[in-house]
Amino acid sequence: MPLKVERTLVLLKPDCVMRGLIGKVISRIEERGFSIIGLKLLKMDRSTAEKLYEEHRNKPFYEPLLRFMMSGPVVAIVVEGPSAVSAMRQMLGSTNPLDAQAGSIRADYAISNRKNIAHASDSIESAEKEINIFFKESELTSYVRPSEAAYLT
Ligand code: 3AN
Repeated sequence: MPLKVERTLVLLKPDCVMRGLIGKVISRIEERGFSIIGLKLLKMDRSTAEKLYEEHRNKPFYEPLLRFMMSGPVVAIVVEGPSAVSAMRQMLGSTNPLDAQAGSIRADYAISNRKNIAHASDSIESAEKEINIFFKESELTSYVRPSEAAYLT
């Protein structure tokens, strides 16, 4: 059965940007065959961070998480392609890099469960909500890469 084209939000966190790993993570997204259809570098303000992590507001790690996410630049990326939501979660690996599968981005580049390189939306619904936090529809484009087209027929 052909796979469904989905969009997801990937956010490269301040540790990724400040350690000079933007290119490595973006390369892995491209090499897997996905299209990057929106991209921007920004510093998050508190209200943006609160919107992104709304579901965690009562967790003990919420305030330190918000402080970390506001501590430096982030790169917001909209990734499009077949099964993009689950594929990007798989590529990142578990929240705690020490539990993440060998070869995943977090296992390869991180140790800390807060400073864990990147965020990726956990469902199609969260992806649409999170994309809207960072992008206007007019800032996104769409294209099919030849590597992706093979999965769609
Ligand atoms: P994921 O990003 O793997 O979906 P979530 O949604 O459970 O993980 O957590 C959101 C973010 O909160 C994580 N990416 C991580 O930065 C931070 N976080 C999660 N659990 C902890 C924890 N136990 N201690 C510190 N930070 C955490």
